Amino acid sequence: MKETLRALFERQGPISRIGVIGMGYVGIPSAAVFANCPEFDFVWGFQRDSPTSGYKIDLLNAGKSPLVGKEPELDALIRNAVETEKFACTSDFSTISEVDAVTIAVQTPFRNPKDLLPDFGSLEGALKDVGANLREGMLVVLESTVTPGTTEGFARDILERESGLKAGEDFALAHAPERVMVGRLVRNLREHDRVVGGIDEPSTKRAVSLYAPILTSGRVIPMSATAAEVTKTAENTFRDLQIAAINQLALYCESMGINVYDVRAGIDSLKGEGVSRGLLFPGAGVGGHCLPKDTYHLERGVKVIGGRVDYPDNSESLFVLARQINDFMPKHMLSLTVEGLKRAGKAQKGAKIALLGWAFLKNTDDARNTPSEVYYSLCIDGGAEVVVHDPYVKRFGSLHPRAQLEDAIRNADAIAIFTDHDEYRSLDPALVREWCDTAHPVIIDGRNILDPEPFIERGCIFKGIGRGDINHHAIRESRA
Ligand code: SAJ
Repeated sequence: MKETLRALFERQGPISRIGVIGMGYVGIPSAAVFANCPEFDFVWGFQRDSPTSGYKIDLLNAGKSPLVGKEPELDALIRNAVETEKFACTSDFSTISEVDAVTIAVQTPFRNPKDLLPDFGSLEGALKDVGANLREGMLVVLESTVTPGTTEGFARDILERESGLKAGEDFALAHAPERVMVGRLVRNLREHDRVVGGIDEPSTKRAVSLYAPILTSGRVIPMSATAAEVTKTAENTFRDLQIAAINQLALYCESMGINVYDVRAGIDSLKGEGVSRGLLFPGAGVGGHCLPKDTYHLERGVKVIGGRVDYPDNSESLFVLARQINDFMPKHMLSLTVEGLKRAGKAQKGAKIALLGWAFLKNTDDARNTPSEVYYSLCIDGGAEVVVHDPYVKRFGSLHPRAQLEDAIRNADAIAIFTDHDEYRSLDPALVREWCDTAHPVIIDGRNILDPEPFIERGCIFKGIGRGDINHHAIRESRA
């Protein structure tokens, strides 16, 4: 009789060699954390030697992190892993056959949200690479966020087809969604509870044994693979929904002439009870690899594996509506810009706009799906000239953000703040007024990081998302 998967694992012993596919924001810290864990002997990082990402291989093998921006602990963990010969990076995917467990952390974007069409190209490539090198007794874990149903369906099919083996009989398969945020990758990996869902009980157990050793304060939460997929997509959908709620409130406050932050503080005074647990911040938009698309994975999951949904007739999904509100925010930033320019006697056409912040998250270089890009295009389409500044993002396609604030702000008619990078909090009103060299520079604070008064005092026209209290302030005499 064929040996069961459970018996196979018992004979094989604990997981000692791990492979991590995809050397990005999730794969790099995961590999570093696994490699620094005494329970594991060796970690391979797998990275294609492509023109855009191939450089990461040599960097990692030299003990250096290819990620820019503040990422506490990561550099030291990578250096130590390489020095102790517990980690190496390779483009030779056949090495996958040497490991006991392989995790996949690649991008899973959406090609077309309207038709709920995901782009699983990278995921498919990674699954094929794993499938072609799969051995009996191996554990495969999807860490990328996926449409519910993907682990049991799409992923299982590819792995079985490529390997000729059977999931649940010859190898274990699970979903353990990453829940990290750029800027605190290592801490999140160790401290966040880890949802781990196998396609069956032995798969869940084996996957739990992979993640339990790296958790310091976090604990493992076992469930089914599909439940894990729904958990991850739902948690990001809810976050998006909460941001949309406060964004809508901000738009209402602007129209009613009040300050959304006063209202927010009022609601928040419930101190963690009731509604204030879900109180987030309004802003210039929602970017990143996750929030802009995870709602669509959830919506698609219901279509792919769900039955009839009992829902009000002819009503749009609350979650999709939330996405639309958040997608609207960079457009609202443009409306505020145009109104401000008008007050200064200027038009969008021919105006010079300094766009501060290209990264979607503060103090990082992560610019995936950045709302700044939407605003940038809208400004250009309307005939404005835009100069972008970001202290961390050096290049984005053909765009090269300036590293010096003065280079972006000099002679600007308007300054739009999109990212709450620390550097922008100390923006000096006198310097801004001097650099702009115009009587009434327009400032649009998309992240509520500036105190408007010192700017207004110097003649600036100040606008902020949700700042109904100041958006129509009287314009003061210009004072340099
Ligand atoms: N944002 C707001 N207001 C807020 C919070 C965020 O406008 O109150 C905007 C940010 O400016 C940014 C976007 O939303 O443009 C996303 O920010 P984020 O703080 O959610 O950062 P992400 O996308 O890197 O992280 C999310 C996280 N999800 C949750 O906190 C529930 C993280 O835990 C996930 O691991 C991550 O998505 C992911 O990889 O899925």
